[in-house]
Amino acid sequence: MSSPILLLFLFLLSHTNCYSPHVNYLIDCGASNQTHLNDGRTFKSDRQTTSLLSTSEYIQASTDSPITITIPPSVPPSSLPLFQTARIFKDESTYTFYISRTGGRIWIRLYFYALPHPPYDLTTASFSVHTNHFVLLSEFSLKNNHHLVFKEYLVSVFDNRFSLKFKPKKNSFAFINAIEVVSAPDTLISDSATAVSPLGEFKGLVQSEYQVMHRVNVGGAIIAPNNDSLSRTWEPDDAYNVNPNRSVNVAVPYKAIKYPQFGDASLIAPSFVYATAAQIKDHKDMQFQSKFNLSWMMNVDSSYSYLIRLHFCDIVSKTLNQLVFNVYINGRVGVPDLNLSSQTKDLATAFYQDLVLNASAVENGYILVQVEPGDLQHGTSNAILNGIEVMKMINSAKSFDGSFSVDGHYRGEHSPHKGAMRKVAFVGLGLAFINLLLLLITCVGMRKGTKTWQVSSSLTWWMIFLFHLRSYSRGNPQRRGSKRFFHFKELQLATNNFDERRVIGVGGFGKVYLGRLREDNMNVAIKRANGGSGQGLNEFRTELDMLSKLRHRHLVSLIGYCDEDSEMILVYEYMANGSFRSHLYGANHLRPLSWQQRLEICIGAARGLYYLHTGAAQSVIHRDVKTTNILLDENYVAKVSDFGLSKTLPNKAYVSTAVKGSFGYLDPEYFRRLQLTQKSDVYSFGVVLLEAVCGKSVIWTCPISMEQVSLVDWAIEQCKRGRVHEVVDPFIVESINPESLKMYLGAAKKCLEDHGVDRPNMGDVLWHLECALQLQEGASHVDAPEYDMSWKNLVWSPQEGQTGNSNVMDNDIDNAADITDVNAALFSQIANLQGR
Ligand SMILES: *[C@@H]1O[C@H](CO)[C@@H](O)[C@H](O)[C@H]1NC(C)=O
Ligand SMILES: *[C@@H]1O[C@H](CO)[C@@H](O)[C@H](O)[C@H]1NC(C)=O
Ligand SMILES: *[C@@H]1O[C@H](CO)[C@@H](O)[C@H](O)[C@H]1NC(C)=O
Ligand SMILES: *[C@@H]1O[C@H](CO)[C@@H](O)[C@H](O)[C@H]1NC(C)=O
Ligand SMILES: *[C@@H]1O[C@H](CO)[C@@H](O)[C@H](O)[C@H]1NC(C)=O
Ligand SMILES: *[C@@H]1O[C@H](CO)[C@@H](O)[C@H](O)[C@H]1NC(C)=O
Ligand SMILES: CC(=O)N[C@H]1CO[C@H](CO)[C@@H](O)[C@@H]1O
Repeated sequence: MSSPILLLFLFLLSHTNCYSPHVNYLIDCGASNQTHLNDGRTFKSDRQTTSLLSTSEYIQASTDSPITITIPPSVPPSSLPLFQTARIFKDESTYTFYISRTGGRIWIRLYFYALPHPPYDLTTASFSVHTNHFVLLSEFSLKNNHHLVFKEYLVSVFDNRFSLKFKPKKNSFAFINAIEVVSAPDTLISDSATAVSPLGEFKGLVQSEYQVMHRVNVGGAIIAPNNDSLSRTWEPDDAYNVNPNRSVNVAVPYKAIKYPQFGDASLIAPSFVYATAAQIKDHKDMQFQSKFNLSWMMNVDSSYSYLIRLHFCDIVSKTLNQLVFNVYINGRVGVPDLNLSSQTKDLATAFYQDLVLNASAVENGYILVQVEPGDLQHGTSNAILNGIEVMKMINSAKSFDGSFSVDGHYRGEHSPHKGAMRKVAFVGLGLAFINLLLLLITCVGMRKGTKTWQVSSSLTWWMIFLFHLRSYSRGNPQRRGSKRFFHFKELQLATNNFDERRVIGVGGFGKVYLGRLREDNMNVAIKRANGGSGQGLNEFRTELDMLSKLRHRHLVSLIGYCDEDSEMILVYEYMANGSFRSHLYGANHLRPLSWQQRLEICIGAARGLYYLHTGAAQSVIHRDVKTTNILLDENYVAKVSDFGLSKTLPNKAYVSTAVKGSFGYLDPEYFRRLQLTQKSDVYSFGVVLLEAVCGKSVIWTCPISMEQVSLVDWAIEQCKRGRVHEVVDPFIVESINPESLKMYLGAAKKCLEDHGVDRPNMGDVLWHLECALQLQEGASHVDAPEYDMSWKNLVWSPQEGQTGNSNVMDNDIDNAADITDVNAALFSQIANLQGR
């Protein structure tokens, strides 16, 4: 077959379903007795495995108090007892395993949990884990984190002795709770795959080594090791599914699943994986809807390539040839027109597709898997996915964690990964560089001839290092794509360990802290997710995704993020003057803004929204437009923030979705019909316009009747009764130009129309606001304002033919910050170089 889809199950081997590994070391470190897990496996105790370990000293640590932490879905649920004990190593310590048959692959599974064992605080331990040839973990630390950590690798063995080295960092120590070293079938990894960028064939999977990052059973429940002949754990997909409301799970009895006849295909994935899937909700009505993608997003480390294995099984069709769909990885075509029937020749038959995504396409630190229904004349229009495996491919330093190889040499082509290198890298330009160059020459000269330093390799090491130092001092460190990855430690430093006194905002998602980045003394806003909330996780991803694609002067810009361990943190530019709301009203509201300032802020926000609706590659609906989400920088430039609820609009007028947003701002039509359109944002913006002119909250208590009053109802009522002056904030009522107000209220009124079709688009709103500003500025001095306008004859001149808008667009295009996602990464780097 010459097509890039070469995959299929080209296995040789046996016909048996169960696999008995010839290497099977299971060790419950620190345990005094062996441990039986309820998945049927038995882990040996320390005493039973002393012959495997060479160490100068080790400490057995254990805790009797049951572990109450919730088990993350990626950790085998049956493994909880393994975390009760640990071995602590103060010096380099090595487990050596005997491998009876070489040349194959083994699983290495490592379990870590910082159990309390005074005087050792395991959360402070920092150490590396190597095999004879590969770096598994480098300067690994749990960093004050009491989670259960599980790491899994699939690596080749070359000789009969296979060792696992634990190397504590200087003045620190290492620990491990449990180890598995178990052989894996050779057929698990075949040599070729489809390369995604550029699309083509990839050969050489057999030569690579893998770290399992995610293994997901789409549309089904967790699959525990007892249900997988290779003792793997398959997580449910809930945490990764980007549009859970547009997909629906399907399941068939697992006995219905067929495997290809040749080879031992059933080892690739258990039938439980293929027996459940996600498909498109309401796919039968697809002819009447727009197409869209089902999407799954998974965090990974940037600067590595990934093997992505997708599992498919047509358990949804009644007959063959019904299902053809496209597969995308990180927005790039992975498999065009995947025709499952032609691949499997049968329904309910297992099939998998291997794809390789090059590091250069993983800039933003995630992998996005999407399936999109193909264009079918006759069949139904549907797309499915049964399982996802994401495996990190080892880098050229033969490391899964950084650019230092087992022998300690730096072999990176990319940014240095770990703390020490980075600190030095910040030192600076010019002089420091020259000094180091001198130092280097002296160093090499002095060390020449000693055993530990080989001149040639140290030279290359330094050269590479200095090259990086230079490029970093010009650019900015650790930038990946357009967003920077922060280590948790950096953010702890920046916020004084998340000092409560630095909290500048609290939301459903978590707290926002004022931080100061050490290296450039820049103030930033740091939004840290509350642990454990699933919705928060979704919103975090949505926001990261949106803000990675969007860039505009009137949108708050995301500087970077941290998703280390189970932290989820976003770092934004700091908006010194807080929210628009805080300047309008409230218990301790700030100096009231003038009418002109309010107009300018509304215009800024309208520009931001107009860009969202029309300027980006795909139209985006903000869904939570309100005065608390319009932030002001030190010059009172307005920027729209908080994209946690945002949605991209598939080339169609609306998306159907559950109602989300803020009380008081919700579009009544969206509420009734559950159809989200751009006009829903326009309605919410109308409410913002009223708030800005009235200086009143969207829901307030009437001082006379003590009833809750809706600002919108109240303002419209007052205006209809000709009491416009009562509506306007007393702070500005004196200075407002009636023509400007007329124009402004006209825009607000149109935005608040009951039916979306009657509302203007953001471009029209923007045009009217700019007119209102001009009218205000033209009338430098307003005396004796008269408010004889009535609600009916407020000014609204429809912009037929978009004449007014072209102006607005030209303006925006001139603005250097207006760019769409295509150039965003490149642009932000240029912008940042200039800014430094
Ligand atoms: C280990 O097992 C033995 C007998 O099998 C038992 O007497 C002993 O109490 C056990 N020790 C621990 C620490 O559980
Ligand atoms: C897994 O195994 C258990 C018992 O061995 C069984 O009851 C269960 O149905 C299996 N299936 C899944 C999907 O967990
Ligand atoms: C999806 O629907 C459920 C229930 O209908 C709702 O609770 C949830 O908020 C919705 N999620 C999104 C992202 O719309
Ligand atoms: C699905 O996603 C791909 C890649 O991100 C994109 O090119 C395609 O237009 C999307 N399809 C729809 C219908 O949105
Ligand atoms: C799928 O493949 C089968 C067999 O090769 C073919 O008959 C069928 O037309 C294909 N379907 C589509 C929609 O291309
Ligand atoms: C990724 O791309 C780079 C440059 O094109 C290439 O050198 C490297 O081998 C690729 N890596 C993989 C795993 O394909
Ligand atoms: C009201 C308020 O906080 N104003 C501030 C806006 O930002 C500038 C620049 O940081 C400050 O000087 C103002 O005090």
